[in-house]
Amino acid sequence: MADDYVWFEGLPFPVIGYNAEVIKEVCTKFVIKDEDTVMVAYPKSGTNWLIEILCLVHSKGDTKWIQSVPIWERSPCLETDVGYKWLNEREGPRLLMSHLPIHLFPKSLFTSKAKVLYIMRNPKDVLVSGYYFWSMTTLSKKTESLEQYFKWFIQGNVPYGSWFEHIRGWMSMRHRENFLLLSYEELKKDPRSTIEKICQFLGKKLNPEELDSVLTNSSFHVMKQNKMSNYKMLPETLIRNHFSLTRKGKCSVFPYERHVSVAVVLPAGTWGKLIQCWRGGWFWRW
Ligand code: PPS
Repeated sequence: MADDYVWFEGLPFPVIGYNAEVIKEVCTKFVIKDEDTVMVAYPKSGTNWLIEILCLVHSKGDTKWIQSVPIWERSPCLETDVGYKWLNEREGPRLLMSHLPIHLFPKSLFTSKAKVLYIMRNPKDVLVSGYYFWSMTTLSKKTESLEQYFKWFIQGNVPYGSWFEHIRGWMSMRHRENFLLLSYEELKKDPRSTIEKICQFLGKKLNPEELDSVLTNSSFHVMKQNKMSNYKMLPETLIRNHFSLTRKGKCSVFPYERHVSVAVVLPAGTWGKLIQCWRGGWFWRW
């Protein structure tokens, strides 16, 4: 069991690219600057889609950056060994991403004016996406079946722990001015309006042609073809089977406009809650 993950503070992390000492340093020492833009998500919630959008917004629709630099270098993952190193070396405003739950996030975030974008996705699709992702890579403990992975997911015995706790924790930030809550489902349903909302939040003004380019070049089909974004450049040692990050890119349930699963507001840890989401869809409104 202990070899299946890297453990830090009772939370499981992937075994490759992570180190408990580095994660500890990230949590206790990393300084978020006011000018940083931080993207946070539970794994498999649309993190890379959001990164692609932000990179395109940043370059006003110009595709040079997204076609020449791997996505993990454009927006490094804070808690990985290499991401932490790159971010510490980077000067000026930084784009960074993290899957950390709020209680482990560097405390400097909470006093900074950095813009934070949190993207969530319905737990059923997160679960299925995670099942394929972790099965196809060597980053984490291999699952034998979807049923087994389902059990682990409910128990929080998957990389980054409980989806329920992650969402519940970060939800506490939702009334802050520098926090934008997004969902995979709203991005899928109305990408143009959602991208406009992101631009407004970031204070970026794009003309209609620039916005069109962001929309087109962050679409599922274009991202699937972009080797800098589809993870096809991952070293073979990390890949178990034929692998692409851009697997299906679909929503199995469409939400209300502003929503969170009822699972989030109930105590986590039982089967019933996920089954409720599964059967009833993604149905909580605030
Ligand atoms: S990771 O590895 O945790 O950072 O994965 P993450 O990027 O959060 O999520 C991967 C899922 O996002 C889908 N994806 C997209 N959907 C729609 N449009 C675009 N452009 C897009 N890019 C990535 C990707 O296909 C994964 O979902 P599944 O359901 O597995 O297809």
